[in-house]
Amino acid sequence: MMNLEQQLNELTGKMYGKTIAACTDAQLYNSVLQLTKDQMEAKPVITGKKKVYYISMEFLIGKLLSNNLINLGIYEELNQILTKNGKSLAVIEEAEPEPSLGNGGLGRLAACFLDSIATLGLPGDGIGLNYHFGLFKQVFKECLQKAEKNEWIEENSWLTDTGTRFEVAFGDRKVTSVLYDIDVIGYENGCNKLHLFDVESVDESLVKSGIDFDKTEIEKNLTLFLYPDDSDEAGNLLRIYQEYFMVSNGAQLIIRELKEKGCDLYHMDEYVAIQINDTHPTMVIPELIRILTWDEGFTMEDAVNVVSKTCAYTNHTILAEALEKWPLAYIEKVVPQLVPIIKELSARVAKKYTDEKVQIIDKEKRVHMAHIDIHYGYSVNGVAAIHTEILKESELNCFYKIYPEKFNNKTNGITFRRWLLSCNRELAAFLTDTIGDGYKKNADELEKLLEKIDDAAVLDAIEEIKKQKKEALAAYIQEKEGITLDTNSIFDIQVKRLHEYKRQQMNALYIIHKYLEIKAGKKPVRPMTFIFGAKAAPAYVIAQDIIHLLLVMSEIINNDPEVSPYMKLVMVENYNVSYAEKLIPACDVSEQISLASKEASGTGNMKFMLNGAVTLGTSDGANVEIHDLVGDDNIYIFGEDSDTVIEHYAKADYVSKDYYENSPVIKEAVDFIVSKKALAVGHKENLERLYKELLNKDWFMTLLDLEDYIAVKDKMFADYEDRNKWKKMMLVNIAKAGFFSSDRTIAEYNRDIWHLN
Ligand code: 26V
Repeated sequence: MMNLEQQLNELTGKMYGKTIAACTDAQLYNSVLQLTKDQMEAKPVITGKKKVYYISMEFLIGKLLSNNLINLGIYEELNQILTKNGKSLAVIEEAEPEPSLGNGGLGRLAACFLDSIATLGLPGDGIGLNYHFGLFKQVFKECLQKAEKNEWIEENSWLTDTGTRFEVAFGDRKVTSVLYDIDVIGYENGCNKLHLFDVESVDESLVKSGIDFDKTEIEKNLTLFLYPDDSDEAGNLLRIYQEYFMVSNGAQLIIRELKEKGCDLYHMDEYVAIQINDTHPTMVIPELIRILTWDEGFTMEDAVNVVSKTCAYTNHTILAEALEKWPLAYIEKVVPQLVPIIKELSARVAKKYTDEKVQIIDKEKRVHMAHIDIHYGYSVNGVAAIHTEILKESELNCFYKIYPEKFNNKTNGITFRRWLLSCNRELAAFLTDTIGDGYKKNADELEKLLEKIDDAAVLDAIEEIKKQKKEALAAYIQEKEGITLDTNSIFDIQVKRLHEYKRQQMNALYIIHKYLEIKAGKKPVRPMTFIFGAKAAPAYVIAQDIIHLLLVMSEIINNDPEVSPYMKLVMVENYNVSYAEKLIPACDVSEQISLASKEASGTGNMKFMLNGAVTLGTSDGANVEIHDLVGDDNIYIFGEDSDTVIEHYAKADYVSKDYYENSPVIKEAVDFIVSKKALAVGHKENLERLYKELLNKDWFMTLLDLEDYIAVKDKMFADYEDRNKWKKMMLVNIAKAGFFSSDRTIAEYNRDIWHLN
């Protein structure tokens, strides 16, 4: 048996005719990739009578090398081998392209879940699409976001062509799919698979510049991009083509695997659970019913019955505009074969319930995808306690009344392998020295750290690690963004998709307020560094304007010698998983400031907490549970609560102008957006549009919470100076983060929904 070094040497020899030491970093990356793939292939496939299929339009997996090495248990050994040969694993990891197969939290959650399913040794595969350019790559030009394609597929990659090909029939054409698999290795456990379907005839050359392409040539474009601009009919149709393509392939794969196992399809619910990640894969329900009735001789009754016992639905948002309602005419155009099934499912509901709000096809002939899931799935779950309560009590109350037994909560989680062991090896090593390594498999053991709350050496070490991570981030930002950061300053970070409900604009107004204070001679005790990372949907105009404001403010602040010693503002370009892995360990203040009731859960909040940041947040999503765990003294909560916000919406009594007119501080900050100074740097059109939006609409109530936000944030920054108090807060946050391990979340899914043996 060859040792690891010999194996790698043999590979570099075979692939490049070189020793490890003689290889370039790119050659070494390819060799290590191959070595890792070989090792994963040698691991046992996780098996069992019943298997879960997690079906999702997004799997934001991030780079895989470092995580796979950790889960294989060979990271440290390989690191040493490379160092010995004059190479660096950290540098080699940089060569890996990052796939962008997701938008944000929902896709990243799916990736964390796959890691935990395999880690717990549960049989469970992901089913998704292999987008060639994924979500766009963000670049900034003239303080504006531009979208480019993200090319991530290389000759050597994690994808393995399985040889499986399926036919997918649309109304007007047939396409052949190609199934690629990516192995998913559990932490010190066996392997599951992520199945990514592609179109055989896909044509990358369709994309000329930016992210524009001909939307009609489905057989060539179907898997080019994630979430293509859906502001027009062609974009919407393409999205339905993608969704059906995924579920048709998924259903064919599931039925093939069931048959291979020799299972009786009438009892398929004993062998599979299908978890539907948001409504995007909903058509899997009518598609399975179609296959069972058309090809397998089922009666409609039997097919509906067994499928309803197999499919479970997770809701990830209450935002009305994000709940899919496809015009029946669009579905008719793309997949006419599903229309009679959907009509039948709708008719069955209409026969039983007269309430217009629970119908599948509404009066305007739109199909409410979530309603299919709720009526014809056996479980409906929200993703944080408060979110599930809102679903039960308001958003989906009429369904909750019909099916109380289907509703359950599964508070989100994150995999500690990526978000601690991999991104913060320093902290992980320190924890292992201090409390042992039991926490790696049983996250609750992090609580042992609480015993050290008065141990000065432990507190200092935690502070020291934070400092190191801030220095590493500062070096990276210097190189990537060309901005110099003061690592003695407080690092305040807001990274997440750009959306008005997440209120990056409120943070921007705080920054303007501080800028104006400094200009007026009021200097902060300690310099402040504000960091943002966010992509905005290309068609989302106000989100683009908010990015513009942030970039304009960054120009103004960083270039003003009177201000820049006291504050810096960085909007990092192309925020993605890899960037998150550098930002999160370096954070002091974690900004989680969504309008209460709007952020279903959030998962960044958990990652920051685990890495010793303190949360500044509203009572929204999982912040509520973080608050419960760490107590009032270890978190900064501000703003109106969700009941109050929901009431404002019900009464339609929020008037942003009132807040603007009644508060000089708010007025001054908002007015700055269209000041001479801002207009000298930015574009009139964008800045004026944003200004007007805030004054005349402000649908997500920025100004409602602004004063409280300023007060609590100022208090938080002042508390930062009490270093001992702050270090203790860091420790408590780390110690209490165990609940947010996705291993806990997945154990609950299994216990309550999947029942895998
Ligand atoms: C989708 C869209 C699409 C159309 C335009 C506006 C819009 C706004 C929001 C969304 C969100 C889709 C669902 C989603 O990504 N939800 C996120 O799921 C995470 C994992 O459960 C959760 O942590 C986040 O709070 C939630 O926003």
